[in-house]
Amino acid sequence: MTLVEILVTIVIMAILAAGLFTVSNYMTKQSDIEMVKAEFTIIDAALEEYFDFYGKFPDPNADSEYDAGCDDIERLYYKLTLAPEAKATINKLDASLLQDDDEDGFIEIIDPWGTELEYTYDAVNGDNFPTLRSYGPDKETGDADAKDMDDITNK
Ligand SMILES: [Ca+2]
Ligand SMILES: [Ca+2]
Ligand SMILES: [Ca+2]
Repeated sequence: MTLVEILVTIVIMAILAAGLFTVSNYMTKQSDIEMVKAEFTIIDAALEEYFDFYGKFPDPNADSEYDAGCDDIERLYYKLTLAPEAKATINKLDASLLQDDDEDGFIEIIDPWGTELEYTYDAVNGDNFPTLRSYGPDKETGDADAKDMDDITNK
């Protein structure tokens, strides 16, 4: 082979490698998005079962049962485990999505990017079902901001 042929071969291989890298990044992102959607399906089912058991959805607001270090998503997981069917359902989540990163004994429900989910439910202002939000691949959110463009919710 001449030097030119070798160089052309190297360039072609580099282009192919870059293409494969882009495709595999895209596919990882798509499979993470599918994973978070499947995660919401499981949590929604657990919320329905909690509702069947208690006649209401878990209240995300702090109450005296929990210390101040227990945040919304920790409280949600804990409360779901109080209703037997909801507990069985929520524990079907992949173990990688149930973590106690701050080691306070309360499990956090996280998304495939390692960020805690956000749980909101405001029955007084007309919410008929709780909202779960993943901050998406950028791990950040912000109202009317580019950061929430890739957010994913259960709605
Ligand atoms: Ca905590
Ligand atoms: Ca914790
Ligand atoms: Ca985001």
